[in-house]
Amino acid sequence: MGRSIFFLVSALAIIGSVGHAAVVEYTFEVADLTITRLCQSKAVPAVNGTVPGPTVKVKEGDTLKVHVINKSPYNMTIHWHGVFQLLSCWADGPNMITQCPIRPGKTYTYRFNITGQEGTLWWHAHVSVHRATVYGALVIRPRAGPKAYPFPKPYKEIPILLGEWWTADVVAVDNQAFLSGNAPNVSDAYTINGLPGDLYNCSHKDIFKLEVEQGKTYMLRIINAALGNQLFFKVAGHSLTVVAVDASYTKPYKTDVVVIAPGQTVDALLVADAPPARYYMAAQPYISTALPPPPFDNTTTTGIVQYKFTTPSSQYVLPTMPSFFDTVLAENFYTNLTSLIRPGDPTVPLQVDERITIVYGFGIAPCQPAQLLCNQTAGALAACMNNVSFQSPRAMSLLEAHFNGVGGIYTSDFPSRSPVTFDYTNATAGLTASLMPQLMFTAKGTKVTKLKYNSTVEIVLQNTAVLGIENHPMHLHGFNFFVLAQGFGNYDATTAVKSYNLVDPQVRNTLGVPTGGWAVIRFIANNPGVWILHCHLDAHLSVGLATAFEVENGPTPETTLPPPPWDLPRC
Ligand SMILES: *[C@@H]1O[C@H](CO)[C@@H](O)[C@H](O)[C@H]1NC(C)=O
Ligand SMILES: *[C@@H]1O[C@H](CO)[C@@H](O)[C@H](O)[C@H]1NC(C)=O
Ligand SMILES: *[C@@H]1O[C@H](CO)[C@@H](O)[C@H](O)[C@H]1NC(C)=O
Ligand SMILES: *[C@@H]1O[C@H](CO)[C@@H](O)[C@H](O)[C@H]1NC(C)=O
Ligand SMILES: *[C@@H]1O[C@H](CO)[C@@H](O)[C@H](O)[C@H]1NC(C)=O
Ligand SMILES: *[C@@H]1O[C@H](CO)[C@@H](O)[C@H](O)[C@H]1NC(C)=O
Ligand SMILES: *[C@@H]1O[C@H](CO)[C@@H](O)[C@H](O)[C@H]1NC(C)=O
Ligand SMILES: *[C@@H]1O[C@H](CO)[C@@H](O)[C@H](O)[C@H]1NC(C)=O
Ligand SMILES: *[C@@H]1O[C@H](CO)[C@@H](O)[C@H](O)[C@H]1NC(C)=O
Ligand SMILES: *[C@@H]1O[C@H](CO)[C@@H](O)[C@H](O)[C@H]1NC(C)=O
Ligand SMILES: *[C@@H]1O[C@H](CO)[C@@H](O)[C@H](O)[C@H]1NC(C)=O
Ligand SMILES: [Cu+2]
Repeated sequence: MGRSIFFLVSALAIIGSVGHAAVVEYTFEVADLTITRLCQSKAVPAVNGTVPGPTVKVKEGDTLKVHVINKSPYNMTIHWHGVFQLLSCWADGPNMITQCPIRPGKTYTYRFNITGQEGTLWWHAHVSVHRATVYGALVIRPRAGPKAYPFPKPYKEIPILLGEWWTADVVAVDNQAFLSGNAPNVSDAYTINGLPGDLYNCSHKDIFKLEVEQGKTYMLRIINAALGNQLFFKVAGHSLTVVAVDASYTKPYKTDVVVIAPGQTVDALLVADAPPARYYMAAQPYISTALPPPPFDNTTTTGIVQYKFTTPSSQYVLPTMPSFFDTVLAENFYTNLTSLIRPGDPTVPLQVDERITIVYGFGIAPCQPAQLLCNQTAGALAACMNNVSFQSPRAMSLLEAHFNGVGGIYTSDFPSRSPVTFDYTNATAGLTASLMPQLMFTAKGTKVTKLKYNSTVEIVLQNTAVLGIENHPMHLHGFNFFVLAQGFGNYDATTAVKSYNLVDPQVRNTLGVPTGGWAVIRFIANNPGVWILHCHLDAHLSVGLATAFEVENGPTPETTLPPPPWDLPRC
């Protein structure tokens, strides 16, 4: 009943493609669910009584309507991670950026078209840390069906949602981190499709099982929904062929390990060509901080790949997992992928209109007047971009302020470069005693960058070593971007420009910028609205590792953001 489809004759139908654009409707009821993992029960917000929630299935060109009924005790919003939201910024979902939250007892219908993208995306809560349990897969198939895949049609397609589980209440964990100024307590388990797997205590039955038939090909739609960790994913006895990342096709890339940062997706083909037996799939963290690392959850989640007709007595085979710290392996995977460009696919724009360098990392910010969870003497840990630590507006969303021209909510003066140049990534030389006080303190602000419609934007993302080197998966809403280059240390234009891939770079919506390093991305601002760029580690977003782009309307009605839907939640 959740999925009803009405067929429309679509004016957008791509010539030569088969199939009609449909209106696909889902109802999401968010409510507290008592759930037991690792032998301990707790109440968590969940969609329709499951973690992960329902998989949303559409075809490219469809219109999606998701009715969200908030029966939970929390403010709620849902973000459609990676969906372009062309002319539908009102449905993007980040709390106080494009909407006020759906308050307990209220509803909101997210209405948007899926245009020009195919593959695996996902949805998750975009308020507080509720995405720990409010998340699910969003699968976009080609309009003409699976025969239009640029690879042999898989026998079955299996979502593999990698999650992270805390036995304690996640909001309490987050609040305690704010108060103490320390990193939040690490998780107790990772999960595959909500289940920790039998390497954990008390989880013998809580394990995901995939039954395969000899000789058949399965497409694993892998999603990293973890809150704070990049992950290695392997299947014992099998190699994988990556065919897409972040709902963009890649040239087939054969590997025995997938590396995936929070927010990213990887579509990988698994051919069941091993001797019929029972195999584990497994995921565990890739830690790319400076060593020794801060505390991290070093456990392993498992699932089972079971060949049909195998004798139940045969033993499971565990994959040999890489070291948690195998940067060479991880960076090879991250940097070797290239995009598959089909006729009509976007190519790298060669002329750049706006150049922005974002130098980002941690700092300390004084307590805000209304900030309860803050040490009045020492201030609070803050993360900043070009010395601005993003402060969410409280009175109205950025998008409403932008649309209605309301002043006093934000300013359009986000700096296009760091206020000071220093040796960003050398903790010894860069952070000299004289510079340190200046670099350490930051201020809260709600500053955005105004972009002309259709302008080409290039961003250099540069990590710093201020208060520690960390990895930061950067996620841009509303657009895919081309990843032109990435590397360790400080960005140096003269050498970096020569290494830009302007031919077939990866196309992504989330990028694991190398720890203590940099990356260069390019995108075309062809979608009016207000779009957040942020770190996809929850603990970093909540201390301000974000900024937003305010993209102006174009010259025609077809390039102008329509007014908000009638049911947009009010603050
Ligand atoms: C979710 O639950 C609601 C309320 O029971 C129901 O109407 C809807 O069909 C369910 N949706 C899905 C996707 O299962
Ligand atoms: C979404 O698609 C429908 C049906 O094709 C169309 O009428 C509508 O204008 C589209 N909406 C936007 C915002 O493009
Ligand atoms: C965090 O971990 C510490 C040490 O184990 C524990 O005392 C504390 O209760 C935990 N905090 C939460 C919110 O669970
Ligand atoms: C698992 O259970 C054993 C035996 O009860 C106990 O010693 C161990 O600490 C537990 N491990 C975890 C991670 O809880
Ligand atoms: C995980 O960390 C614990 C505590 O630091 C340690 O005792 C254990 O050996 C580690 N396990 C692995 C697999 O590294
Ligand atoms: C991946 O990149 C590394 C380093 O550039 C290279 O040595 C390796 O051969 C590449 N692997 C593949 C499969 O392209
Ligand atoms: C607040 O910071 C001060 C100075 O660093 C420290 O002495 C104090 O213990 C902190 N208070 C709390 C509650 O953590
Ligand atoms: C960092 O700076 C120090 C002091 O100038 C220098 O000795 C060291 O080699 C530098 N490290 C790197 C990785 O460049
Ligand atoms: C960043 O802003 C803070 C607060 O305004 C200031 O104290 C500090 O000097 C600034 N840092 C830099 C690098 O400009
Ligand atoms: C946007 O730019 C593209 C190429 O740069 C151009 O073809 C298109 O006409 C532009 N659209 C508008 C509305 O300016
Ligand atoms: C829920 O949202 C309302 C409206 O924006 C806000 O006033 C309230 O503080 C929020 N509640 C929580 C617990 O964040
Ligand atoms: Cu981060």
